[in-house]
Amino acid sequence: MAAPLVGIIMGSTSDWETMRHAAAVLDELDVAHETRVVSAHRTPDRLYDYARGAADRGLKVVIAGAGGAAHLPGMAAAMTHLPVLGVPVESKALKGQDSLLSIVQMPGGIPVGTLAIGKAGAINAGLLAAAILALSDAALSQRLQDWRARQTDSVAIDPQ
Ligand code: RP5
Repeated sequence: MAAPLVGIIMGSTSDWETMRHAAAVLDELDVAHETRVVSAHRTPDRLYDYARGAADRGLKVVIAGAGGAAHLPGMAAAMTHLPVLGVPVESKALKGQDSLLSIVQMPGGIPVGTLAIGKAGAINAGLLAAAILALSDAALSQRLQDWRARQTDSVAIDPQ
């Protein structure tokens, strides 16, 4: 199996239902990736080790999803120079608005590319990670363009 280029991390196993959509897109595009539960609050040492070691292990992009007080993407971004894409997971109490604001309002100097709340954000994080990698991978660029063309072709013109 190819070494993973994208690391998909999430704060809890309960985030998988959302984050699996990022993994699915990367599967469709044949982008090697790994998935891990890494909680900023419950497993801070695991987060430190993951983020500090990510670049040396060959990862190129990190996708981080979390809900509620969603500190995972920002803390990961603080500890790696790799691009970090943040996915706000929909929380029960506040429908993910808490997650979104926790992820998007980063201080200048430590960017997190923040996506939409929930499934759409996870899908788009996968696509953005692929687009970043495609800048230096012509075959992946073609697969991504083909994926988008198939999506366009699949949109019905008749709503009924
Ligand atoms: C966050 O708390 C996780 O990212 C998850 O979205 C949320 C709830 O976690 P669980 O209580 O379901 O494990 O850290």
